[in-house]
Amino acid sequence: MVLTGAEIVIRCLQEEKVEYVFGYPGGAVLYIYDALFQQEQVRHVLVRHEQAAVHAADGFARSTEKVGVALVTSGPGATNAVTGIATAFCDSIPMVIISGQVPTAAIGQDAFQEVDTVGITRPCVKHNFLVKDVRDIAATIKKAFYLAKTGRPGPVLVDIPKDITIAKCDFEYPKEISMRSYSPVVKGHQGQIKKAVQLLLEAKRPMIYTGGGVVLANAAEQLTKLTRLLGFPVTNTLMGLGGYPASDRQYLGMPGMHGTYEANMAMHYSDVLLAVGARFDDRVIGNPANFAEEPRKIIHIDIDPSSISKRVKVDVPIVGDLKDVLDEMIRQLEAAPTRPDASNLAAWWKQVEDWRSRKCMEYKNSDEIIKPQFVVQKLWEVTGGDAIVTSDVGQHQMWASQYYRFDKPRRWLNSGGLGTMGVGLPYAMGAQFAHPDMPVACVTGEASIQMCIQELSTCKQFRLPIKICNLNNRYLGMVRQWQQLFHGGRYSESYMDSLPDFAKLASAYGHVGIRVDKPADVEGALREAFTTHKNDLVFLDFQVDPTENVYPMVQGGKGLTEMILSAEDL
Ligand SMILES: Cc1ncc(C[n+]2csc(CCOP(=O)(O)OP(=O)(O)O)c2C)c(N)n1
Repeated sequence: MVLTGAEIVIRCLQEEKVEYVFGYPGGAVLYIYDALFQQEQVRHVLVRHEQAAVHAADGFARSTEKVGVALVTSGPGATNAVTGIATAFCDSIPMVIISGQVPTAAIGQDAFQEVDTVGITRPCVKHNFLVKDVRDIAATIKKAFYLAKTGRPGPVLVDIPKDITIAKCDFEYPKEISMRSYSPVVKGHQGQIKKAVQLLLEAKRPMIYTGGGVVLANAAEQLTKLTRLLGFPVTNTLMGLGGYPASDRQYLGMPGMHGTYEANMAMHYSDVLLAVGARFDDRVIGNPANFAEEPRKIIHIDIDPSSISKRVKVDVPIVGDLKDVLDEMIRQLEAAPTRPDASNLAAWWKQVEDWRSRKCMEYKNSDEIIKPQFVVQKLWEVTGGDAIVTSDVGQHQMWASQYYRFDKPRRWLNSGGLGTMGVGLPYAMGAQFAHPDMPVACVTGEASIQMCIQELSTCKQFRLPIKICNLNNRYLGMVRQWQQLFHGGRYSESYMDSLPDFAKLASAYGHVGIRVDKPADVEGALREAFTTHKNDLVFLDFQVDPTENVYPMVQGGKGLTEMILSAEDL
């Protein structure tokens, strides 16, 4: 069948069973939008800014097992998309971004709305393509989806010049594609798995440290089974929350900069550390020199060989799909004639419980002023722990991750790697499109929400009943915290003067806005939002304590054993 390039693009998306494309039109993609208009299978979500298109597609992908798709025009459309692409790249999110480009003959001529999109995005995509022949569109898009979701996932960009979308050729979607230089390992090495199992069985102070890889690989079930079989303590990083049920006794909370005392101590003093889909990020292990002071054997399972021994030297590397490797480990453990030594394990648990008894997450609540931690605790209670929660970046992000207990994967969406303020609302949009019947809450700050606030308009258009919980402390809180602790209290440009009345702003967009000033009103306002206004977008503007800090804390450059547990430790 002979089709135009634009029609082929849409046919490819149909073949990939794409439900939603998040995008924004412009000159270079007009033919693609025309083809989109003439069919019903692939639905388009018109956002108000290309950054939000990519974040929303990213949020869709994070909350499902699917590839997120965004469509933007050339020049400013593409440059606006870059933050979204880099955000997805840093967290290994499977995405395909289609960008329009000026006509082939105009490339390099400083044409109107021309930028070198492939060049600009090269360092922040898993791969990118510039299509120069209409006959290459189908195979390129097929490759893009394949690359995005296999191996270590990531965003793939396909740049298509306008003339290529007008040209015609025969369409056939390739059933398979082969890429000689790309064949991710799936099966873990049997010998290495055997070595790992042996180490685990002999461990005296074992610890399981898991990251976003568990969520991305849909391996939460396997991880839970393995952890229970072994009876070891376990921690999920910021990106891995929900990979193991947070309400379980074996779970020690999150590790790292704002992690729990018990998780960090157990990481540090373990003699065998099993790292699963985690990358020893600086926000997790602190200073690598301090981390290396205690001798321990490290087993590291990851799909990406280049992540292994990158930041910390490991003893037993296992490259492979987590599901596959964990299944094999479970099989070998079940067949093993021995079990981890019970008395050693009991002694280790006694030590861990001792650390846990410091109750590092306790905070002083107040009857007068709303504590941000209290809002998140109430959000957890009111939603029965069953909402999809997105956040932006800052103190509120940390409080959301600390006080909302995630028992299931793909319920917590945040920008862990790039730390991009502005993702919260578009992530919530993507998640709400993917799960129309689930409660979706966006925990944000008054600075972050303003980075993509225009999306309140998109939410109105598509009737998205998102609940925004703005922890409004009138400060760039996380910046203020660092200035207070490490810059002598010189609050350089961290105060937000002239804030809008968010409740009124929300209602100007056609939503429900509620301002909450007193602790006694927090729960009632949340219940009203999730029940009376179940089907509305509600913007809850909580006036929280502007002086509250996030604890516990490991300062940048310090080790996990040098934690500040509360303001009294300063
Ligand atoms: C796009 C972007 N710009 C700057 C920063 C640096 N930054 C990190 S947290 C933060 C303050 C966030 O303030 P707010 O959203 O009000 O949250 P709070 O920390 O007060 O909870 C800033 C400016 C960032 N992470 N992302």
